[in-house]
Amino acid sequence: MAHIAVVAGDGIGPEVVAQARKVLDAVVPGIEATEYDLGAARYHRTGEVLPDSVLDELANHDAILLGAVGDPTVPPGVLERGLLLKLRFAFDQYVNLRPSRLWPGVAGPLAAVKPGEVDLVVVREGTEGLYAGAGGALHRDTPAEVATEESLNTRHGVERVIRDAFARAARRERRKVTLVHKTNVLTHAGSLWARAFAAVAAEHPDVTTEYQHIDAAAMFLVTNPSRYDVVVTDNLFGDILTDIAAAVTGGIGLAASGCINPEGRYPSMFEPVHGSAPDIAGQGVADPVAAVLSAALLLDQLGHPDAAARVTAAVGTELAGRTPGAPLRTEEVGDRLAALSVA
Ligand code: GGG
Repeated sequence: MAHIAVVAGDGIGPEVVAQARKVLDAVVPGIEATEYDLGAARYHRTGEVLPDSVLDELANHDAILLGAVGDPTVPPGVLERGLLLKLRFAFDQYVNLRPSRLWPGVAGPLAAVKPGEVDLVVVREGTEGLYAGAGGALHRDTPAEVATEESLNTRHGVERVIRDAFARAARRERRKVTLVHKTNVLTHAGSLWARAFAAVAAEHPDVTTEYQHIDAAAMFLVTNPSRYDVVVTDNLFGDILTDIAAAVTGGIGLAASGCINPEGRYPSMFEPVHGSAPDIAGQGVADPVAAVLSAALLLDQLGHPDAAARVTAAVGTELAGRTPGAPLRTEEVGDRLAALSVA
């Protein structure tokens, strides 16, 4: 039986992860889970974020379920870089998979877009780009202060994520991949992405391709999201685009993600796209749907596609039954989803 690591993390992380575990236990009883106390509380207690010994232990799991990372009492970046990005980089989770769909019953903000008309997946590069940590600062807190943040793009890293996007598109009905970048301004990285994209596209004559600048894609994602099938892009553009995609499909509370190491050499990690939302933490009002859908992606990865489909269908039923604007209780949603997943 599979053995997963659970990193509930900060803010609303523990609340939503508890519901995801409830659903996992209901649909595939017997998955072993070990909890890891990582995040702001550990940092304040020990000064450590992710000790190497814990990283080694995490490596020995089949997958990681993560809640949320980030806390206003910790300097910005300490947890995000030291925990979330360290995990993604250490476990070479180069495919950051972020599906978005407009569920029946969910009122998206765009009256012209009907449920079923948005079903896209962003394949965001997860280990390079502006998130690589390259750069530095000089003359801090002086008028001469300088800071640089460099975008790292390797042919190997870019090509492998584009390859993954095409493989996913080839398995989907519409078989279309959109490359999103800013090749007219970011000419060094843009050229690399465009050439790698063209090379991989040549191997997939059955897949339709298009290119869009990030600014145009941000606009079209709002005005005409149904035009997208698979979108492949770099780390930063993908982070921003997927929040827009979430907003046009009912909100960040429904947005799931997987940080995938496709070769299975390291554990993949599954996390809601949302952060720790400290403003509502501890109130029991966070929507656990994103965490539960992330658990469905985890089930799929662990070789339980039927169970994953049952959880996804349960979410569909739950969302179809909601009254727009009505308050929700995190635990009640988790209970309903667990019951619906085994009904
Ligand atoms: N559940 C994921 C989470 O806590 N995200 C916060 C965050 O800073 N995310 C940045 C990223 O996804 O790259």
